[in-house]
Amino acid sequence: MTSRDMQIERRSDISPKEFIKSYLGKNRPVVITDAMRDWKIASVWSPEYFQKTLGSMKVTLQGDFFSPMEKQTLSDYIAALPEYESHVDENGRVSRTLPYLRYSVKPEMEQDFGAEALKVAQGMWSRPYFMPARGYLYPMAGLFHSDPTQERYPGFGVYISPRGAITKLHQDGDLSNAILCQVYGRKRCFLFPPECEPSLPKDREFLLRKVEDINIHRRPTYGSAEPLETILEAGDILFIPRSWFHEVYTLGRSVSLTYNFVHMSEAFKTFGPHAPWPPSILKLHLDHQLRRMRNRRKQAA
Ligand SMILES: O=C(O)CCC(=O)C(=O)O
Repeated sequence: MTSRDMQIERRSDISPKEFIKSYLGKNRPVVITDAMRDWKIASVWSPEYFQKTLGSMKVTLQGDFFSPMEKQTLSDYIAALPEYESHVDENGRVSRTLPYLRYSVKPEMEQDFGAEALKVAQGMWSRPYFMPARGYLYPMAGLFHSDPTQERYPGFGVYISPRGAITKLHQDGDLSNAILCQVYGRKRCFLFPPECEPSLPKDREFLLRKVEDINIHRRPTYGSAEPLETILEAGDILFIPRSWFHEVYTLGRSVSLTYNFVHMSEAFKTFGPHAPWPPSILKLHLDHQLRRMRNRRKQAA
């Protein structure tokens, strides 16, 4: 493979029809470079913006995966970013696990940064124009119509990370696709197709990889598996198709917005172990409704 073949395709001005036909339907990743052009958050969001608007919130920070590591106020976390970044040398080597703000893994137990950020962002972003307006099987709100700016999509999160922070290799759950919107800063993303699974570390072995082995300027090596890669610049949106493994390195202090979904066009077309079969969609749907109920109860209390 040439280095060009290893790059994820970059596109602009692409209709929902083409997105469904060429990427969602084919389970192929793509970067869309012009989908944030009308989003106000693209010119407003930065770590300092959140320090000003939500600084007093207590947030749970994670490490290079999704388990909780420590709690701080958001303001203290943002103030500490330069110190965390001092643990990355000029060659890209990272000498310790850096705290990463992702979505809360226990939103029912604590104030959830993603939910608060979503409220603050009302009217400042919209469904990316290349995404279909209807036909979502998950999350399903109203009659197949979902609006990610109103609905707490599964996996919805506003992520803040210092240069050198990483998200280790993983596959998103429930056979769902992910949208990763790079609002501020830069990230390097490596995507391994589902067929690579036999060459990748089994179960959670990859979580044991030592941080000393991480260099944000190097491609991760997992046996013979070859990833596609891309550098996400501010304004880019990456489509991560279902069952693709991904590992993400923060190259420059970053704020991203991300959420997951399943669309009708892929659900009944694909068969085999990586197809979002109706039972898994039903489970997703029930989980989602339960979460909505809990959130409503929490808000009413
Ligand atoms: O941005 C990151 O660090 C990880 C993103 C990710 O894993 C996702 O959006 O599913």
